[in-house]
Amino acid sequence: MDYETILFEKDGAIATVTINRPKVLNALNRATLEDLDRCFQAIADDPAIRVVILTGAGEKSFVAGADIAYMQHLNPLQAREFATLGQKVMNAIEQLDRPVIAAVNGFALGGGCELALACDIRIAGENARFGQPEVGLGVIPGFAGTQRLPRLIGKGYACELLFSGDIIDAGEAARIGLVNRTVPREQLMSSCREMAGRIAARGPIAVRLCKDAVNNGIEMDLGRACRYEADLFAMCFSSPQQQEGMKAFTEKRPPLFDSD
Ligand code: CO8
Repeated sequence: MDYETILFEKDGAIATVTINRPKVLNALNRATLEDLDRCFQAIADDPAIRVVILTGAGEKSFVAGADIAYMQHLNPLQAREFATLGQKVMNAIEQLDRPVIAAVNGFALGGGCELALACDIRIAGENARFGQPEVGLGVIPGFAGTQRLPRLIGKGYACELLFSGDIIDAGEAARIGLVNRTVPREQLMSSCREMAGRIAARGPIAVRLCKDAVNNGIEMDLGRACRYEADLFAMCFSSPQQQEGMKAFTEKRPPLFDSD
């Protein structure tokens, strides 16, 4: 499938999506959000893909935010529609039934930080910078940053970042749990591919159900969430992958998991 503003590559079970507007530090305009929407729909329809890596083109930026030049002249109705489109994309990433790893290769600001937040795992190059600078532009985050940021790092740090618009470095982002870890910039993609490979080698149905249990369970009270987990656990036992995983263990060999 052809895209105007993103690149899509598939290497075995691992897909890499690269936002490709380096001249504007990969800022998200309408075309980029529409491309991402179509791309994640295509990924959802391709069961051979087990893990997705999302990154930005160039040396400097993951995504430096929503496109300010595009947003500058929006009226309130258009602004709402743009926010809704962005949220649709973030939700599609979060709800994709396969893990998505953000390889944060530079600025992840505003909508870029929100995009990283929608991913399941964030790995940052040491040059990465994070922030929600919207208040400095006279607006608030519109792609669910006010919601996902406190859920991930807690209300105190989230309020500090949201109210101050401060930009923090990769080390501070790791310290407050905004990213899983930082790695030298030149090792970013290889580290993400290596992690993606390890995930892709696990039981694909089990990995999907883990993501389902985490994302849906986190919105429930603990009792309901535990019952939900038990239901998904039981579901694993209707899959040949459970048989293969446990048989391989008893036969002291690595498991061989088919796609579905
Ligand atoms: N939008 C559009 N263009 C951008 C953006 C952006 N977010 N960020 C950078 N660019 C462009 C610059 O205008 C510049 O273009 P040109 O060469 O034509 O002048 C080019 O990218 C390179 O940028 P700089 O020269 O500024 O590079 P620096 O290294 O000096 O600075 C920074 C890098 C610090 C990242 C700086 O570019 C910057 O501050 N960018 C804006 C960051 C920002 O405020 N992001 C948040 C945007 S608001 C947002 O994301 C809201 C999301 C919710 C929307 C809800 C819908 C209504």
